[in-house]
Amino acid sequence: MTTTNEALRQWVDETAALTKPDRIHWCDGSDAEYAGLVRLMLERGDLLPLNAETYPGCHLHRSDPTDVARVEHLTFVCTPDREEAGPNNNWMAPADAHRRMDGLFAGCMRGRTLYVIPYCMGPIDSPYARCGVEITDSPYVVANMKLMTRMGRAALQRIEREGRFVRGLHSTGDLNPERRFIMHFPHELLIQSVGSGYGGNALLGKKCHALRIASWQARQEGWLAEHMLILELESPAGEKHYLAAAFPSACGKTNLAMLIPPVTMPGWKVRTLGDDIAWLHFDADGVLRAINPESGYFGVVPGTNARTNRNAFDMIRRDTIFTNVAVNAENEPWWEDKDAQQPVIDWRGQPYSPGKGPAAHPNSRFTVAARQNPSYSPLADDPAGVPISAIIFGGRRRELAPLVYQARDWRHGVLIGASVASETTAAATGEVGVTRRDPMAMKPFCGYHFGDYWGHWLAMGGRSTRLPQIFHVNWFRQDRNGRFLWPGFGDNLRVLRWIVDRCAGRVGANETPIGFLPHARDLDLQGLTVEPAVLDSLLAVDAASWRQEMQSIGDYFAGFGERVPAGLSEEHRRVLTALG
Ligand code: SAT
Ligand code: MN
Repeated sequence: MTTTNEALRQWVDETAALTKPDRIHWCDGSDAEYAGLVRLMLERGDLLPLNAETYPGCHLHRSDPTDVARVEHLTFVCTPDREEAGPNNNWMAPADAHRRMDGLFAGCMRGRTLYVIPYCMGPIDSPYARCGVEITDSPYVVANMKLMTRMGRAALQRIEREGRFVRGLHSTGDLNPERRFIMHFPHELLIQSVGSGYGGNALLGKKCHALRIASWQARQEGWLAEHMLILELESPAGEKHYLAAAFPSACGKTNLAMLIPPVTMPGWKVRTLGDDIAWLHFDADGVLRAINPESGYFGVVPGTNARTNRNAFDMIRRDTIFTNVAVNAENEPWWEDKDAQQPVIDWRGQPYSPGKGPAAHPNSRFTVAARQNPSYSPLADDPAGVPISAIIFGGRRRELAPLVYQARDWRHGVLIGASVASETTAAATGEVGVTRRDPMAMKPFCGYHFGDYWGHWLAMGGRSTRLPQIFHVNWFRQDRNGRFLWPGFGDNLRVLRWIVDRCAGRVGANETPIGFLPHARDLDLQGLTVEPAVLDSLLAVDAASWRQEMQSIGDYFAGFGERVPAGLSEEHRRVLTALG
């Protein structure tokens, strides 16, 4: 196979001349190709078989123990002008970055196969979808891209029709963290990644293309590329709403997108359109429509069980790649909070011993095609996307942020999004549990200056009179003893219900300086025992603490200097004044 697209052919030739692979393989995306890759990886020990009776088609991959999460300190945005990348990104001058990467890529594919993966982010026929080509020397990356994206022949045909595509060059290199870099060149629509085989560092269609490069393109072209799940919520009366929600990595986007209603809320249905990324465009009527650029999930495994996420639990019983989980005596994948069984081999491949930490790595992952999800919505394949009723922001916060509140208007919603803070998780290397600001859950993923990004969000609000409502949620409030105040998981539907009731104008609310909060009577709490005092604290707004919070948000914004849009600063002042 080759291509009629001259630019692509040339780029593959040049890359091969630089990296010196033994072979070149153009991926067609067929099942036979996937089966062949799996066979090859089993032979080489890159994949290990799992129990074929209880987990048919499932395999285990153990990554290098130093290569288990995204590496934000080694991730760069390389724009000609440093200011453009902003203080929210690491920056390197394009020429320096190219010199460094060319050195690392030189001859790096000797003895290996160079795979060319044409892929399409979004339904193949969607005007909102965008194509890319990833070149990689990792069969594991190819297999993951097959499960997570629309890749192969159809994507190549679209590229040949359109002529436009984002280029991504990836090599696992020697996996030495000293020689590991994830570089983005937005002006060249180019990504280069070396030295890691892991998830967001290596599956370039995901965070690198669909968020960092796409957010940059979206600003030029007037749309939004966001770190958001997309779900459909259907009421017992058949009323449907589509919600998009942004939470930082490993804060429960996958669980919320696949939510199973509590038994005490019969007739409610949740269907999944996406669990990680949403591309949002206004249609001709000013309705904000969302597509999910991906077609599979790369989800956090630990904690997944029949109670927390039955859909995911069932979905990963077949045709799934597990990365860095443990195994039990039956050679089944095992992870913390899975079941009462015992792990035998830990994620590093060593005999499990409780003194050596968790059996599965806290950031161990499943890769699986979205169609296997029992709650999969076929609308995920609709080229037109779905109309969004509400945008929800959230983070992991022990204190302060109430269970749910609603912005007064779009501008206030942008302030709420820009103020998101969350405790860090194992999805990125570094300390876990430290509260950091993570605007729109895009801190690691926005491909340009946050000030300009907030300005772009505000400008989007001026383009329509049919904007979605904006909300903030926090499932993670704790009491003094570290116990969660809210049960979370399926019971989060109670909050979603209030959100759509607000969107439909069916319920009133308590107006506070930080936004609209539910009257306790409007929350559907049937079948749930929450102490009135607990509910009170979940819905409380403590003015003194919020004044402090707003001051710290002001300090944070100040770090972005003159590019912070006036509208955002005014909104911030308005809320601060309202807090007295
Ligand atoms: O490693 S990924 O970036 O793919 C997952 C995540 O951090 O959300
Ligand atoms: Mn994510």
